Amino acid sequence: MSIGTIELSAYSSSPSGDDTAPVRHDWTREQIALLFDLPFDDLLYRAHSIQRRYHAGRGLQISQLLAIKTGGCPEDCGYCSQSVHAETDLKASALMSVDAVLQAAAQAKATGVQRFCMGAAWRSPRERDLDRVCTMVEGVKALGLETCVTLGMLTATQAQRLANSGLDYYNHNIDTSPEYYPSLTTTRTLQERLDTLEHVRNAGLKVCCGGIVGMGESREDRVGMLQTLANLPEHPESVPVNSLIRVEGARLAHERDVDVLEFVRTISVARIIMPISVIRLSAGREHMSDELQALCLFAGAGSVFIGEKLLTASNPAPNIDRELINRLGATGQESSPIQWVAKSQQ
Ligand code: SAM
Ligand code: DTB
Ligand code: SF4
Repeated sequence: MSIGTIELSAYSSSPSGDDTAPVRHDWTREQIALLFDLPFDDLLYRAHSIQRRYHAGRGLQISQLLAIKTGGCPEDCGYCSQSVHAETDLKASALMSVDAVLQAAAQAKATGVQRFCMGAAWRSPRERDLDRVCTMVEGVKALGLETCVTLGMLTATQAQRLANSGLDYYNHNIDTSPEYYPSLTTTRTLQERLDTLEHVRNAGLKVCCGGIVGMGESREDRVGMLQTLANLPEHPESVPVNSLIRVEGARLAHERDVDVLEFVRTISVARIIMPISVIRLSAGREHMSDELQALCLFAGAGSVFIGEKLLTASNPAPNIDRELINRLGATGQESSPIQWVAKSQQ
């Protein structure tokens, strides 16, 4: 075998080694399962090769979340603290004022964050709430930040209104495989989720769509989740891979940990089958070691959420994160390296 052939198969996005169509939408479960089954080193090598090939020099994409409307959500997602069905002491709050959101966004901007993501615990937004969210989007954009919102299900018209306000990304996760979905949420179907994603795409917005690992799902479900994502008509620009944060009072409060190497495998396979997408090492970093996070970034994650809080759950302290980012030398052109370096040297 010539070196050329070896290199080609090492970079290949398909298990057969054929790299003629790196962005594919026809992944079979068997092909994805074969990737999951690879020896860990081989999988990591393939994933990292894709990362080098398609994302070299990008640096870490840094986003920050803000819960603009917390709790009281009528949906029954078993993992979520914000559902009315969860027995948590989280208080439902009203939609924040535009001024308060812009103040938080300005603070985020000052620390070098690139994208500001606003999340509301709604099944779907009401029209007058959407008016306010559109004003928030306009204001956050004017600060020079990228914008993302996650507001639940949207109609085509609502997606278009958000696009008209200048929104960059809409986050709407499929969370798991089609088979496992009904055991997580019974108040909506996966098809309703996919319909919203279609409206978001048709409105010209960028899509942020991923899922959660560690909810009691099987390997086959992780395969099914990634297949659903990769076989969307267009790959999501952003793919958050969350590790379940166990919330006391939520239905999935006592799920068992997934092997951390299985989590890295999930990131690696996502990297390989959606080579252009930015994979986000999303919720759950607080309980991950530095080494595990470094491995996830090596396997192809190119984005994280920074900030003390995610939506309701805690995240690593920002100074610890800055230090880790600097220790890894993970800053790049897109991630305001001067800010991050300056902070860590104080
Ligand atoms: N209500 C909107 C929705 O469901 O799309 C927006 C907010 S919801 C909190 C956004 C995503 O956060 C969920 O789809 C889920 O993937 C993730 N998420 C929620 N709770 C989580 C938890 N405890 N651990 C990990 N990820 C979680
Ligand atoms: C995503 O996939 N993860 C983020 C964002 N999209 C909205 C949310 C994580 C939520 C973690 C639990 C919490 O903070 O309540
Ligand atoms: Fe509501 Fe979203 Fe939480 Fe589900 S994940 S309960 S839709 S806030």
